[in-house]
Amino acid sequence: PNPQSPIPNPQSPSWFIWIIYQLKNLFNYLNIKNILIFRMNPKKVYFAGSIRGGRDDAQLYTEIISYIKSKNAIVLTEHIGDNNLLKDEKKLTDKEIYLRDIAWLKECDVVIAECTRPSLGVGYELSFAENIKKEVNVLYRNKECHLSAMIAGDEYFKIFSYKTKDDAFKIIDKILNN
Ligand code: 6IA
Repeated sequence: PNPQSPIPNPQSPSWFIWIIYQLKNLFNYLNIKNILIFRMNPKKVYFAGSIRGGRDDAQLYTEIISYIKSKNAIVLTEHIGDNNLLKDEKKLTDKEIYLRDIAWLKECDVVIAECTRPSLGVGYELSFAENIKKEVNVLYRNKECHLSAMIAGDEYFKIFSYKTKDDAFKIIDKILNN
C-alpha cells in the first residue's frame, strides 16, 4: 500500500475510489494473484536421479522430493527416492518404464535433475527434455563429481552447483518460484 497517498475526507465521493485503490495496492503487495495461481495450479516436477547408475544418493533424492512436495508442487517421479516404490517397478518391463517416463516428461512443467551420480538414464532424460523445450535444471555437488561436458557445456540447461542440502533447497525454491 502506498503510505504517501493522502486519506480523503470520508464525506467526499473520492473516498470510495481511494479505498478501491488501496485494496488494489494491498493485493499487489501481497502478490495474492501469484499465490492463488500457484495453489490452484501446482507445478508438475519431473525429478530425475540415478537408479541403475548407483543408489548412493537415494536418501538425498528422498529428501529433495519431500521438500519439493512441501512447496505444493507435484512430483511425477516419486519412486526415484523410494526404494519400496522401486520394488514395484520390478513388475514393469524396461519398455513400460521407458514409455511411462517419456509420457511424464511430456506432461511436466519443469525438470529438476540431481546429477552428482552419473546415470545414463538421467543424461537421456535431460536431452529428451531439451528437445521438447522443457525447462531443465541440473543440480550437482562439484566437490564430488566432474559433470559431463555434454551437460555442463549445453547452455540450454540451468546448472547449479551446491554444497549442502540446504543450499540445494534454496536453489529449488528459486526454480519453483520462477
Ligand atoms: O540409468 P538409470 O537407471 O540410472 O536412469 C535413471 C533415470 O531413468 C531416472 O531419472 C528415472 O526417471 C529413469 N528410470 C530408469 N529406471 C527406472 C525405473 N526402474 N523406474 C522408473 N524410472 C526409471 C528401474 C528398475 C528398478 C527396479 C531398478
